[in-house]
Amino acid sequence: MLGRIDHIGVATDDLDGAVALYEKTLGMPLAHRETVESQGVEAVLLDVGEGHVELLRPLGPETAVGKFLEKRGPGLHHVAYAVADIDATLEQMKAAGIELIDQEPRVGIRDSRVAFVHPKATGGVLTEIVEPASDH
Ligand code: CMX
Repeated sequence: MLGRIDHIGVATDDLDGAVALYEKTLGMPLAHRETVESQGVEAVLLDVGEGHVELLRPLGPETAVGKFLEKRGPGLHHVAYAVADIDATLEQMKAAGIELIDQEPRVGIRDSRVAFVHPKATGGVLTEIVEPASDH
């Protein structure tokens, strides 16, 4: 049902400090930076192996990531798996009775199509499926 791990999402309230750690200290090339208004985040993608680390700074305390930071503090926010056909994977998940947050895909970073699975269905881990844009 799922392909490789596309990225892990890491929530932070200090995006520049996190970029310094992952890019300068850990040596991951910075690939992309984008504000995804619809999801309330500024996000930075860094390359590692075949996947990415996605650093997430909330655009405000009332956003989902803002509330996550207040409740749990900085750290691992979600794991995202690449899929070739997100519509087909969502149908497979529905048929398997997996509880979804998103019944339909929405636009993610770099024009990807993404959907979130309810963490209750995946052992408390917020799980995203992502169909990357054809040029990524
Ligand atoms: N880890 C574990 N549990 C989490 C969680 C996390 N990171 N985020 C939310 N939850 C839990 C909530 O506590 C809640 O639990 P209960 O139902 O038991 O109360 C449940 O999941 C639903 O969360 P919610 O915030 O109430 O539900 P919403 O439908 O409003 O939003 C979600 C869900 C996942 C979309 C939102 O919380 C979120 O994280 N949005 C940001 C998404 C993001 O990271 N986007 C980055 C760009 C996308 C890309 O990668 O391209």
